Amino acid sequence: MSRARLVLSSATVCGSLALASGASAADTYVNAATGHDTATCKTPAHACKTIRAGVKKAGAADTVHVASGIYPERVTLRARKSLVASGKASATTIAPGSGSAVTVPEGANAGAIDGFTLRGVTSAPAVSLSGRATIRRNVFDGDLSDYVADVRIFPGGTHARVLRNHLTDPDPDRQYGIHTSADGVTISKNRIDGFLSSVEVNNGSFQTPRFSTVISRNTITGAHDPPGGGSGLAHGIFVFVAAKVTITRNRIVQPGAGLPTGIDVSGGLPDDPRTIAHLHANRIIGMDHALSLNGDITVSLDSDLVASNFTGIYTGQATINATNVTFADNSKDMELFSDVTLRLDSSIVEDAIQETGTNLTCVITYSRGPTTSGDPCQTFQTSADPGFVDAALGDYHLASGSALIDKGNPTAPPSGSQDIDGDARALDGPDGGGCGGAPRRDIGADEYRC
Ligand SMILES: [Ca+2]
Ligand SMILES: [Ca+2]
Ligand SMILES: [Ca+2]
Repeated sequence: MSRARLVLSSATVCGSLALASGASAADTYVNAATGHDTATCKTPAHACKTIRAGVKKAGAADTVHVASGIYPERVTLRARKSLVASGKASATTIAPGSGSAVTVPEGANAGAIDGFTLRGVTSAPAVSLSGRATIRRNVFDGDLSDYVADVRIFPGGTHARVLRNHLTDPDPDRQYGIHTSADGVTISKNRIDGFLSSVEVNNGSFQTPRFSTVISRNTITGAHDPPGGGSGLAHGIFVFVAAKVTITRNRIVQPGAGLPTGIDVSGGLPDDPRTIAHLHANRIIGMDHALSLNGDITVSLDSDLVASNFTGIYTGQATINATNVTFADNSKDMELFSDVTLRLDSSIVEDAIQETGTNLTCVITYSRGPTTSGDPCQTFQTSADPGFVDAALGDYHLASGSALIDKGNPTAPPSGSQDIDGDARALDGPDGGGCGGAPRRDIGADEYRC
């Protein structure tokens, strides 16, 4: 306790001295090659040797600048302090002999952790958040134990942000990429390659009724089943229980071995808060199940592309509201088990919908499918060829002569709506009168832009 007071009072003195000379920050500098922990650490020429010393001497909300080098230590970050690598991530490594590279403890609020290579050891994540932090532009390339994630966000890590990182697993076993159990987390623009579960959102402890997560603009590749047994365990994105999740503009492509699912949304028991997922403009290509949606959940899809998977949507006990979705070149587009309500609007479906279970409700409007009569799950409004630009090359945009342009739901979409490319929804297409007339929604993920 007295030691804590001493640190606090010396920080206050440094702060007022710095303020008197016109600088507001009490940033510190760390250099493994040239530094000494007895130095002031307030300039690059008087750097600390260890990050821990640099963190200790930094003021609240200040930045610890870390020079290139290897730092075999465990760092604990709080008080809005940030860690920033001065050089390249590949040349600035925090790799302890045991435990996590960076930990933000329960109740703490850290700043950014920016630009490092970060490694955990065995069952310790590389970054362990029980408090808030922004994890930005780091490389995660360590090998961890089964079901351990490089970035683990525990329930206390509310509003953590994981942005623009690159995660890989050097030994493709059962390791996870990012695993979050906190409310208000954003996971965006990361590249995640080679995991059992690339991103897992798991509120299995049911600790908050409104548990929201945003997963956007990530590229997820190499999702794979474990070697030597267990198929269908792998996921690009796995959402489990009582979560409200927004999943936007991710690319889940080029899977690894086995039968990985693109996005799995699973609910809990009927009495638990309902799991809700909003999907928009994702590209899910080449997976086993592109979307596995099961168990007391509500899922909306808007302008997503689901192509070249074994199954597009594999679902039971779910309400699915899909608008402007393109299903193409899947072995089967949809398989409905029991208790499914499917509302499909302005969407492209290639294959007959498989009705495997009972208590199925389909409402299909302004959509393209293989048949225009039959039961409600088989009655589409047109069976015209979609007229893709080049399906064989994976280009599922509508070509200029497509019969699906301006044939979607004529009701004006909500203001600001966008297609899979970011084009406005809706636009007027090239009909007899040319472009520039009253805009109307197309069918499928793409809105044709003249
Ligand atoms: Ca591994
Ligand atoms: Ca249009
Ligand atoms: Ca478009």
